[in-house]
Amino acid sequence: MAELEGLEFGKSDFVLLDEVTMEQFMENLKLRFEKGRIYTYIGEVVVSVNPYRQMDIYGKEAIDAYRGRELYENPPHLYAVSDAAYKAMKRRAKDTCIVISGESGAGKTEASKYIMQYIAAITNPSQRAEVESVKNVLLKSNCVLEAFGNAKTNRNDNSSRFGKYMDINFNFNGDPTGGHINNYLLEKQRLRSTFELFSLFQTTNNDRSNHKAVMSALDVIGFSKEEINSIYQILAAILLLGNVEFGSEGEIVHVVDQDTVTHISELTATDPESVTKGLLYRTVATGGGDVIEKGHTEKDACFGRDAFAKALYERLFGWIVSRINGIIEVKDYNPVLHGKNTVIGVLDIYGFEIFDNNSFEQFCINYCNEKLQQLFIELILQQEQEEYQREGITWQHIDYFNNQIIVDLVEQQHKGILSILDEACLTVGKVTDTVCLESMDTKLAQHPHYTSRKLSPTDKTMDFQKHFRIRHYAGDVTYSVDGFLDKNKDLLFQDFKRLMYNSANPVLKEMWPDGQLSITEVTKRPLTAGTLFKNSIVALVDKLACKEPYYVRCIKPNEMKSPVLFDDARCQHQVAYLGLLENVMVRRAGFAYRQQYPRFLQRYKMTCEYTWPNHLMATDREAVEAIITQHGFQGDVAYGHTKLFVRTPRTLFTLEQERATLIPILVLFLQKVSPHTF
Ligand code: AD9
Ligand code: MG
Repeated sequence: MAELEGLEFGKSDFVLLDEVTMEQFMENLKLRFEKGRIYTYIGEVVVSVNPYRQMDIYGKEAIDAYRGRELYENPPHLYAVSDAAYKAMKRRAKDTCIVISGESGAGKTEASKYIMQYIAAITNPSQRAEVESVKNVLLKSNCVLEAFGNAKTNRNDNSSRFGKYMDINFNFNGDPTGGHINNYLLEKQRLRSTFELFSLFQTTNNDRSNHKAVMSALDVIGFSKEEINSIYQILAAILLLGNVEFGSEGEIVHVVDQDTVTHISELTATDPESVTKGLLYRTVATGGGDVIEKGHTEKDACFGRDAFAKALYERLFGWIVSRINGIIEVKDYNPVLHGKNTVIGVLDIYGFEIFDNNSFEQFCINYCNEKLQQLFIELILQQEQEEYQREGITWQHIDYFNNQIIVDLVEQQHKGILSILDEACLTVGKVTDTVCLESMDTKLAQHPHYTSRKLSPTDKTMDFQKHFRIRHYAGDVTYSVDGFLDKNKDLLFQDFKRLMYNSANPVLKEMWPDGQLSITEVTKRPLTAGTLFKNSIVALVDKLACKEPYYVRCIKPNEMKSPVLFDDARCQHQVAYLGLLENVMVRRAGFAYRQQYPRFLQRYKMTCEYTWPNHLMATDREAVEAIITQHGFQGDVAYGHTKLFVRTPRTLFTLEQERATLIPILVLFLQKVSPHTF
């Protein structure tokens, strides 16, 4: 058995704290971080603190140590939960998922990669070629998605600007047979201000080797030469769109540099006149069924150009994801022949965000976190409840903050913020962000989690025209309503869609199927960005809810990317909003610890004369009873059908200490009686 950590590293599970207080929690977290112990459990939940340095705890040797083991047999690790999720999937044919959460830069994406690597390493021992190829594509897809969907932000040099949920399918052997990736709300907004996305085009050595890696990954995944070429042409076109400038004489708007437009048309396999026209005019259907061309104002032209660049980027990203899915999806699956197809899902999604200026993107991201938090509470409590029932143990109800009220504030039909936004977007005429804010103020005045300057006039931190505030489960966030309507409408002039659909490049054409509709056919308004996002998150939650969940909660120790700095205030804030203390309480409220009889016996049999080295009782359960009775812990435990439940962590702690004291003595003894085994 692998060596467990000594007490000088703090408690490896927060349920073992003497008291569940913020002080004790933080003390333990800090101690462990300083001692290089970045992972700590809360039951089966892994709390991870970003070490900001390469740790010597990954790789083949470590993987072997965790493979097939139980959680408590080794120091806490991502590998251990990955193994738990894998075992549940393989042995009990359960679909499982690993949900990774935490704020930007907390280490979610790195964690997801370690999890994937672990799963890849422990599967397909017979090295079957088709399984190896699936694993390869799954692993390589990370590299490609990061290249196109990540960017350097001031919080993280490699920040994922999209949410990712990846299902890995397994056959009855427990080997991966395929997968599916869902991406969520790619942040395309930053495209205009910075172009660091395109490290693919940059020229430092680092970027060049990244570029090579991406090219090779695209190739391994199965993108054709033509496809890769098209991807680069589209990227170049997006970059060039950033250079297009407009001038005007009177009402007439023109493009300043026609060569840039010509270049864009070459890259997108369209003709230059159509591109110019798309940039300067829009086609509108009149009431009488006629079609007229309406010239843009300079402002509209800039808006159209930006929306076009963003849409090109978004569609390219979406297309890459769907292309990867086409390659890795499980084909020809026959449940009768192949047995149950099981799934492990890995969710790496943006954490709760509070910036100095919070806009529509933060609003969506924070709403998503409310939904996931709800699921977390529900599932954790539900799981506890079910386990107690299964084991025949009485369940005591636990009070917790149910954030459904905040979820409703955002998503409720008619009354929620998303509905109010949609209504404003549908209203013809000049509805501004400020008008929309007024409408929210009127409709949500009574809501305990909503406020604005109008509703709290004394609060000088908010602006009358701009701000509203939501009391999220994770803290208060003040949003600026500036740009909300435009971002929600996510308007792209139809002309661009038709332009792209008519491209001679089949890859580009494939990305714009909606461009085939003629102007008179386009009657229905497309769904707003907010509603589309809501629908995708609801679908995600449904997907997660039917799986057995495992959680990784990531914490960012400081804002300086420093491996030695533990910023107490920042960490405490994260612990608070991730609800970790509540999590410990829930876990301890009933029984802090539970263990299957044989496992418990194996671990503690040395502490009791009736069980060491072997017991003579009829069942393991009776042997466990003997251990408990000898220590006088009868009042602190309950006997389930298959597991022992321990109420207070101290009991387990005492047993652990006794064991730790006994091990060296036993080792000495064994060395004496059988020296050759050592
Ligand atoms: V964001 O919401 O996508 O902006 P993440 O995904 O939570 O964020 P990420 O995994 O990208 O953060 O981690 C940020 C950086 O921290 C990485 O680029 C590494 O430099 C560093 N990091 C994170 N986890 C580890 C680790 N386990 N070991 C070493 C790490 N370094
Ligand atoms: Mg990330």
